[in-house]
Amino acid sequence: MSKKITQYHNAAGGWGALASTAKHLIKSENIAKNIRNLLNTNQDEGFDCPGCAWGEDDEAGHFKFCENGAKAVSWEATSKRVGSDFFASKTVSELKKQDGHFLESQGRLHQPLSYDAQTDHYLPISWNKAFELIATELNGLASPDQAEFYTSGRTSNEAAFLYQLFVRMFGTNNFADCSNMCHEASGVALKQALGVGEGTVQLIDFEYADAIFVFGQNPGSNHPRMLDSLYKAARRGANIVSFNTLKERGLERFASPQNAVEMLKNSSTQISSLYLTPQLGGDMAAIRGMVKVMLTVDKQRKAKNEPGVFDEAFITQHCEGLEDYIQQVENTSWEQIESQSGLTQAQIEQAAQVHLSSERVIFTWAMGITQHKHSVATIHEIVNMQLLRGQLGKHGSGLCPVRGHSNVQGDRTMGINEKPSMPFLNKLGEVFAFSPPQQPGHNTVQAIRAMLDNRSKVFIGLGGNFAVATPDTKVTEQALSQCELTVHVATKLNRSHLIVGKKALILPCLGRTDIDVQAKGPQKVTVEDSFSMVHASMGVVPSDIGDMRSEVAIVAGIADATLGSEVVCWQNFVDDYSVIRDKIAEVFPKFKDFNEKINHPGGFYLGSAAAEYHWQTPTKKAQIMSHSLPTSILAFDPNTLTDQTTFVLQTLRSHDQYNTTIYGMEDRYRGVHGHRKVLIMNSKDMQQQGLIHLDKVVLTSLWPNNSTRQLSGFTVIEYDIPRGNVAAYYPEANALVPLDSVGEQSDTPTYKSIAIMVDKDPAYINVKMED
Ligand SMILES: Nc1nc2c(c(=O)[nH]1)N[C@H]1C(S)=C(S)[C@@H](COP(=O)(O)OP(=O)(O)OC[C@H]3O[C@@H](n4cnc5c(=O)[nH]c(N)nc54)[C@H](O)[C@@H]3O)O[C@H]1N2
Ligand SMILES: Nc1nc2c(c(=O)[nH]1)N[C@H]1C(S)=C(S)[C@@H](COP(=O)(O)OP(=O)(O)OC[C@H]3O[C@@H](n4cnc5c(=O)[nH]c(N)nc54)[C@H](O)[C@@H]3O)O[C@H]1N2
Ligand SMILES: [Mo]
Repeated sequence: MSKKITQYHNAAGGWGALASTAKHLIKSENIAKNIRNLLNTNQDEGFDCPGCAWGEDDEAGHFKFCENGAKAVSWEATSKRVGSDFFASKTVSELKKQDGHFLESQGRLHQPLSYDAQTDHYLPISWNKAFELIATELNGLASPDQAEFYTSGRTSNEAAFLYQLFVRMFGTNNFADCSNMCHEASGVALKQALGVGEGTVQLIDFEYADAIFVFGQNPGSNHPRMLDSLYKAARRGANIVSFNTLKERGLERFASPQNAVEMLKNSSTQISSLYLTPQLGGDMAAIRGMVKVMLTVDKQRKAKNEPGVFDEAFITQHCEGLEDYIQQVENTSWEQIESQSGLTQAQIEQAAQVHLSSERVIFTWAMGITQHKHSVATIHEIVNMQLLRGQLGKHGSGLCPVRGHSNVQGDRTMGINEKPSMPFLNKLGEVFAFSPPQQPGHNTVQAIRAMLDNRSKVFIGLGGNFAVATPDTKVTEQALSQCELTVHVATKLNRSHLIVGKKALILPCLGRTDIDVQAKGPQKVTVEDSFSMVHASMGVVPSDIGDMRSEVAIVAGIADATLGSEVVCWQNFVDDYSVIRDKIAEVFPKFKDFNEKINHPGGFYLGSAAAEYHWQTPTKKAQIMSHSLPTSILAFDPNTLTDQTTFVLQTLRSHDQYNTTIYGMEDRYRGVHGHRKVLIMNSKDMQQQGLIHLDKVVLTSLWPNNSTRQLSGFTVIEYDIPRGNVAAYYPEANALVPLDSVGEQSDTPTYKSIAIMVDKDPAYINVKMED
């Protein structure tokens, strides 16, 4: 693909999305099969889309896939296979020189592979031998806490439940997972404030909201089905207010492929009625500003004997902490708010007015909020605003952290959690007659540190691409390569599989789209979406699965080899997944009659205690949490390390990727074609740095230790982004994120706020640039 930077003038969606969907179907190996797959995505009898965690409406028979869902499905459901011939022809060192796109493009893994250090090749191994190797290594550890068990968010409830059971019976809570890098801050903040870690809205609430505030999220690329909800809301007159550092086209204008008139006329619908572009990390200040405006309006109204703007009855009955918080708001100056948010008081007043004039308001957010140092405090600010206005537990209002992976929320519900609660552990121990370990385990960053210090010696990854998704690429690769054994359960080859420990295994698994037949017939699994809806997913693709096994069978195989079958008969679970679901229902009361409930079209709702005003906090009240604004959004002052101008870098997704899976080189809505090593920058900053559009630059990140983290050969592009802020794609820029740069309380890498310097790349001076 030729390299090109253009401006994208159209709306999101529309013909562009249809054309891209068609391209992905035609390009793939089996067109007919793929079309059938798409029709089965998120249908009652089909499989859950392996794309995002947005919910499904209950219009049965309706096409519920989107452009990026089409990519996810056709990527997984390919008939291409990568096996022993390929691995015999290439050493691991040679494969490491290839990029992630090449590795995954080789097709589906279909036979278990074991690393041979002498020849530097992966060789076939039998399943039994692979399980024995894992069991020997695990059982040979001085302590179960020397093993790390990672989970990515596509794993089904059934596989996740079995996995956590096995790992806890083995004796540790070392459950690093992708959530630690994703919505961890939402879970922590919501639990402190409301007693539960999930959102409070259901999909249908989007039909009643008068206003929807979208913070730090790019639904046009990452939750395209959410655009459908926003589009319908905008068309019925709801106000959508977007806070995003970048002008993301999907939040500006959308042409619905379902709307024939819009498609024929090439017209579109305006999504956001107000679009504000705060600086990176500026949302907490902006929301505080909105509350400040409301306090002023409240006083004015009350002076005229009119009703105030806060829901005082709700606050009195349900909340604690009001006085301290109001004090904090009053102590925060407009000067501070404007300088940290990068917005003017007038802009913030406009946003506050939308809230004030709306009876029902939803707040949604994603990675632009959760991947900062002060993310927990920012989410508390979001919650406070909604609590003050009584915007919880009524139709059309509430809090909606929009999750990433299609079952990341379900994995947490099933107990993939390094800090499990005591009631859960007690119940698990009671149902399976053992004593689960009680001390907290490692999260993702702690797991890397433990491997680096040789405190952990075995790494097992149930899905995902640990080496690439995590921060500080060099450091993480070092950590993994020091292990005695690394194991990856995966559908496709990725770089993590090439960062081998002394011994290494790749175990090929079935994906969502594949038919999964076990002793008792074809099996379904279940997943939970962002709205706490649990539903079944059943593969439909009759693929040539070779020697692949389901995740459930792989987990059970490892468990059986490691622990034996005296206490738990693991094979019973594999034969019939409804037996696992019966056990899930025994451990979690919310899953009572689980097997019956999943027969209900659309699944069932787990409920939200917070939306029903059952505050599961220590004092049984909702907590209005007070924090002062951070003095800086960074953990240190970069000026103490350099005299040069520094920038704050965010790392984000293009339109043509799924996390570390790069489908292609098109970031259509941002007009970036054929490039991924780009740096998005404000034209004035470029001028100040002596840079012109398409110059090549070196990025050096700053952190108060001596290591140098640097990437070269990035192409700088002029873009509408606040001054002082820059952006680059994830995962290319991960090498710049220091392992120790994490969110307060969440330990999430600060992927959206990294201090960097930008210099002309000396290797390219006097070289003419292509466009
Ligand atoms: N097609 C596709 N779908 C996906 C994924 C994918 O990679 N591809 N990934 C899945 C996963 S795991 C996740 S977690 C979600 C991620 O979904 P998003 O959160 O939408 O993902 P990002 O690309 O990280 O986008 C962050 C957005 O926040 C903005 N932003 C960054 N920092 C700030 C800030 O400080 N303030 C404000 N107001 N805005 C900010 C950025 O400009 C960008 O628009 O998507 C899921 N769905
Ligand atoms: N710089 C930066 N880094 C980030 C982020 C960021 O915004 N910026 N975002 C973070 C976020 S939000 C997340 S969620 C993480 C994601 O981190 P991960 O979840 O670890 O990464 P993915 O890229 O989603 O994993 C892709 C791999 O999963 C495997 N896979 C796909 N489907 C299946 C399946 O059904 N079963 C199994 N067993 N394997 C499967 C394939 O082998 C594929 O190569 O990355 C984080 N890293
Ligand atoms: Mo995520």
